Amino acid sequence: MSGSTTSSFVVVANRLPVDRVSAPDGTPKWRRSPGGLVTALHPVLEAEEGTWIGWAGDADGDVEPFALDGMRLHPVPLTGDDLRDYYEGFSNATLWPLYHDAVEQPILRRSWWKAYERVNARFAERAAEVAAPNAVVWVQDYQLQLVPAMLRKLRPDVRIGFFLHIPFPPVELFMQLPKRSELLNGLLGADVVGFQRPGAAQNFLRLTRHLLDLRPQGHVIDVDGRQVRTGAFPISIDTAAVEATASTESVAARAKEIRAELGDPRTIILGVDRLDYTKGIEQRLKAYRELLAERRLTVPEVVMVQVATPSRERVEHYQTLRSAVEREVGRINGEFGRVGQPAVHYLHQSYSREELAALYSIADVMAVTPLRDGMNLVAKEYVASRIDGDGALVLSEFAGAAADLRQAYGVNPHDLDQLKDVLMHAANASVEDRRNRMRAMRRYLRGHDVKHWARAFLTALGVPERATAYNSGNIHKTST
Ligand code: GDG
Repeated sequence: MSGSTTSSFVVVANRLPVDRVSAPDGTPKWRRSPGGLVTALHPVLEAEEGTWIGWAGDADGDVEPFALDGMRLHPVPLTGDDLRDYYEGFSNATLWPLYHDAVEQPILRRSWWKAYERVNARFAERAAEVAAPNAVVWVQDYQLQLVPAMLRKLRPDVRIGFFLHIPFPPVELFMQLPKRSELLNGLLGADVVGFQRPGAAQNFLRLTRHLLDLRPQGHVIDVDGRQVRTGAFPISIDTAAVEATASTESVAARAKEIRAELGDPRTIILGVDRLDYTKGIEQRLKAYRELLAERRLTVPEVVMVQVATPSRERVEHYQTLRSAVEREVGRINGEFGRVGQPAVHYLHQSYSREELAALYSIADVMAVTPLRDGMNLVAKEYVASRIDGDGALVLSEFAGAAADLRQAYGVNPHDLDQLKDVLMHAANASVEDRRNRMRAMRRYLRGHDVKHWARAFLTALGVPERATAYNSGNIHKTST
């Protein structure tokens, strides 16, 4: 790595893509986290000696910049107050519920906004320091919506992209935000504002008209003589890597073991989600309980496994959700379980990629039923993991992934009767039907992986040469 302290390619995200782990001798070291985003961006970061700016995950810890796997990592410190007000407050108790169709009531506190502004300014200043002249800076997600405009003010020479990983709400909902114009103007500092779905880009275009009186032409908005483009760039997974994990002998052995431990049931229904109220876990459990009560499903022929990874545990909405989910699990097992044979295995824990791959590979029915979701990578991971070509994916219409995985068993999770019927339909589907659907979805994911996503976004940003870091040669046209 050269001694230059600036980079021509900079990623700005709330979190750095690393975890702190202990070496065998006890000394702390960093390890790349397994997320899809870093997989997508690593090739271009490595080729350009790129920098990733983000929080290192330790409150109040001041960590010096360091290099890992060919990337430069610049930690942004967050204090306990920042975490409470910027992250847990404005990002996760105001924006998150509002952007997900207000499936929970957004909480509004004026002090949180100040923290959001202050932390966004810190990220923008750091990006302005490390970006080389005419660099490309790619800002990620809802925690950093003010960064594009703040950075443009500091560094008018750089090219700025912004990608939103979660849904972008309709005008009527966005208008509830007390700081709506500030947020919209923040995003408009970018050259390209990318969303998961075309509908989100449409909501954004409508808002610029409604709120700021701008006059977009197609997907282009003229802002002070500058052109801002918007469009859909549906994110995906590292399909080949997920397939490779699922193909290992150790995963196959573990899958067999888990199936046996579950009592070798006829049907395993699986859910894997962050424990979040947008994921529809409560509704899914309720549907399952009613199916058991009506004896359309019976234990031990069927068993459900629900992995609910701990998430945002200090935010009140999440504490309430956890209690509700655990009450429902207790009720189901109380009514329908037997000694040594629970009806639902509830796992409030984090697992390794390999363990998840083993679970995916034995799930006869994978239930991905969010009330609203930007994309949902679990659905795509399940499909990519089914190297045997079997398995039934039940997928909510309200997940961005539904538009990509069209052959899934689609469902409206707000309609409990329909949810029950679709779960039964998937559980009883013929092998032929399951295989036909799975084949089509697997083919789609081979062409549309996460590198395809990064390449499409960088091309729209007008820097297709950055996309040459992806040498798979698998170029597909992206919808806008
Ligand atoms: C946001 C948007 C959008 C889960 N449990 C464990 C674990 N996971 C991994 C999954 C998957 C990821 O976490 C979850 O991704 P999702 O896409 O399903 O959901 P969000 O976290 O809400 O992500 C979403 C995404 O951003 C990307 O743009 O798709 O719509 O909400 O990869 O496998 N991974 C490990 N152990 C676990 O226990 N290792």
